[in-house]
Order: sequence, then C-alpha cells, then structure tokens
Amino acid sequence: MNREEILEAVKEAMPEKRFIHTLGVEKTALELAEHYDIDVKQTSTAALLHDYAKYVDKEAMMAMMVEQKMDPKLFTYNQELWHAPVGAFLAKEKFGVEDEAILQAIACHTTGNAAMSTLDKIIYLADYTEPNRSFPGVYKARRLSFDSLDAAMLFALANTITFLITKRQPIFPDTFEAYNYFARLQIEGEV
Ligand code: DGI
Ligand code: FE
Ligand code: FE
Repeated sequence: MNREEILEAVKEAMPEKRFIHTLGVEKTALELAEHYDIDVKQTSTAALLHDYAKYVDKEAMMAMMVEQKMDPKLFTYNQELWHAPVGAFLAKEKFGVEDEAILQAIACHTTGNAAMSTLDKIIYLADYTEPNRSFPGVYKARRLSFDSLDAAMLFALANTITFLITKRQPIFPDTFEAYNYFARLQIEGEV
C-alpha cells in the first residue's frame, strides 16, 4: 500500500482528533528520522499505523491476542496497552507490512522496552511530543529528542511512570525495564 492508501484506511479507522494526532506523529517522526538518518518510508509507515488499532473492539482485540499467542501479561494490565501489539499484527494482516522493523516500532510504541532500535525510539518519542501534545515537560521532551534519543527516552519514561503512579495505575513490566535500561545508560555516561 502506498502512503495515500494507508492514509485513507487510517482516517476511516479513527475519529478526526486521533487522525490529526497520527499526522502529527508522522511529521515529528520524519523530522527525527532526517536528524538521525533513518529511512523515511519505514518511519512514515510506522507513524501512520501506530494507533491504527486504537478503536478496534476490545473483544476482537482479545481474540487476536489469544490467536496470535501474544504476551498473556497484557490481559492483566490496562486495556489501553493492547492497541500497540494488535496494531502491529493488523499492519501485517491488513496492510501487508512485512518489515519487522516497522512492526516492532508499532508494537512497542506504548510501553517501550529494554531493546529499542532507533526507529522504535523515534516513533515512541514522536508519539509523545507531536505538535498537538500539551503537558508539562513537552517542550523539554521535544528539545531532548533532537539532542539525544536515549536522554529523551529516559525523560519520557520517568514522566510516564510518575504520571501512572499518581493515578495508582499498574505499570507494565516492559515500561520499567525500558526505564531501567535508559537509567543505566545515563549512569554509565552514555546519555
Ligand atoms: O495511543 P496514544 O494515546 O497516542 O499514546 P500511547 O499509546 O503512548 O498510550 C496510551 C495510554 O497507555 C496512555 O494513557 C498511557 C498508558 N500507558 C503507557 N504505558 C503504560 C500505560 N498504562 C499502564 N497501565 N501501564 C504502562 O506501562
Ligand atoms: Fe498509541
Ligand atoms: Fe499515538
């Protein structure tokens, strides 16, 4: 599928506001891709499809997660986490995306993990900082993203975990593992 076909399908799958967010993620992700010399096509496809599954019926998602033998831990955390791995599955099934790098970036865009590629970080951070986002720290997150992806990931994960804790929400282990990974990089002076 080309970009126009993907855009059309994505637009139909979500409310206007979410589609505008998606275009914002693509814009920011492409700026980061240029800055860090990452493939434009891969970045665009991952960005456009990252929230494709956001409005899929939860029962249908559950069926796909069982069928595809996705991590059973997902069932015991916030259902909001499901759209990332289910989105990666649908990118392959509905859009014919075979590129594992794209599928992986979609799959980990909500929780992160301790083994993120540059593209994974770009999609995660573009999702966090795109122009329609507004929260305390968003300016710092934007600036850090262009200074160091690892420093920006540490900042974003620390913020997200702190926010989830204020709401007394469970935190998915991959999110903690990602935080620990980037925090250790910082201690080692690599951030
Ligand atoms: O889909 P978006 O709204 O663009 O953003 P997202 O995919 O990053 O996050 C969706 C939601 O997931 C958001 O409300 C925060 C929440 N979230 C992120 N990491 C965790 C989490 N929720 C829980 N319970 N645990 C996590 O580790
Ligand atoms: Fe998302
Ligand atoms: Fe998003």
